[in-house]
Amino acid sequence: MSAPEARPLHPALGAEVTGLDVSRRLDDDEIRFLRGVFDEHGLVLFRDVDPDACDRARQAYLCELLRVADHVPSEEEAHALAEQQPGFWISNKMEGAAGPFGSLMFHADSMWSPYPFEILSLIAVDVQPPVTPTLFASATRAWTKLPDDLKAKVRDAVALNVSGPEYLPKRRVEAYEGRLSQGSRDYVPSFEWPVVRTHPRTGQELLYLCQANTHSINGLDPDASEDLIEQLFAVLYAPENVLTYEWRDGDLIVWDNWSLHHARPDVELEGPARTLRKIGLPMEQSIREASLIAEYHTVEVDS
Ligand SMILES: O=C(O)CCC(=O)C(=O)O
Ligand SMILES: [Fe+2]
Repeated sequence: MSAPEARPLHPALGAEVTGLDVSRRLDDDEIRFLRGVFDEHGLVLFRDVDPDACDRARQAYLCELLRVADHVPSEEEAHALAEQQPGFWISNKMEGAAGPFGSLMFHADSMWSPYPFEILSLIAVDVQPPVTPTLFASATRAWTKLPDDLKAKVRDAVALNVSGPEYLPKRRVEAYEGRLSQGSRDYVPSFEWPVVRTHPRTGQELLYLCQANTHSINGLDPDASEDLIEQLFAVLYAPENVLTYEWRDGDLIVWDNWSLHHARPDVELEGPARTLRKIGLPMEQSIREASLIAEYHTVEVDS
């Protein structure tokens, strides 16, 4: 293969990497290169990847390699990580898959938990046109773009994060144009996080609140909280801060669930196949339990 290269996908985030065979273990130079690209862009894309050659264990290897700055997972570790999530799929066609229909507001996976995923990866196994894209927004870039007075307002703020649209302020759900779904769980997990956090690998500050999970900012009345949240979302989800990615079969994306949020427009159960194999790390026992979803239903908004 030719030497590895990275080509930015968008000014705010993301890079396509060529010249790396992700179906095998990488050597030290390749690892150094890939980690540098990942920490700079927050998302790496590989095209034309064979999902059988780059199997779930190889996908987990790449995620763990990029998640932990100074550790290269062994083959045994990669297999053990993959075995924690053998049935993790995003699909409108596979029985038991996550996110089978509906649109998803911008979120970082499991922000409602004390142990959110740090790294996520999807590989397109079967996507038929017209393709519903995935949108990615940069929470690190958003922080740098906030006006100083807004930075000062949220610097010490803490927010409550919930697990889905059903539990969000009505005002936000009503303003959203799209069909939302909610997973039914036995209980409603929630967690409070500071609104400004420091990325553990890059040391960059980032906005840690999102459209789909952040219920409110502590200490403010509901309208003041939502007003402030809307000002932050205006920067976070501004078009210049968002990459819209249209999947093709064999696309493999690994992204940083600290520094990026993701979303998608509507997917229909009866629509074209959209099946993506997923890895999310680290997978703590608590996330596994809280993620158990019996079924998804449409969120009704009373008007
Ligand atoms: O279906 C998509 O585009 C994104 C699904 C998602 O939210 C995820 O994989 O975490
Ligand atoms: Fe997600």
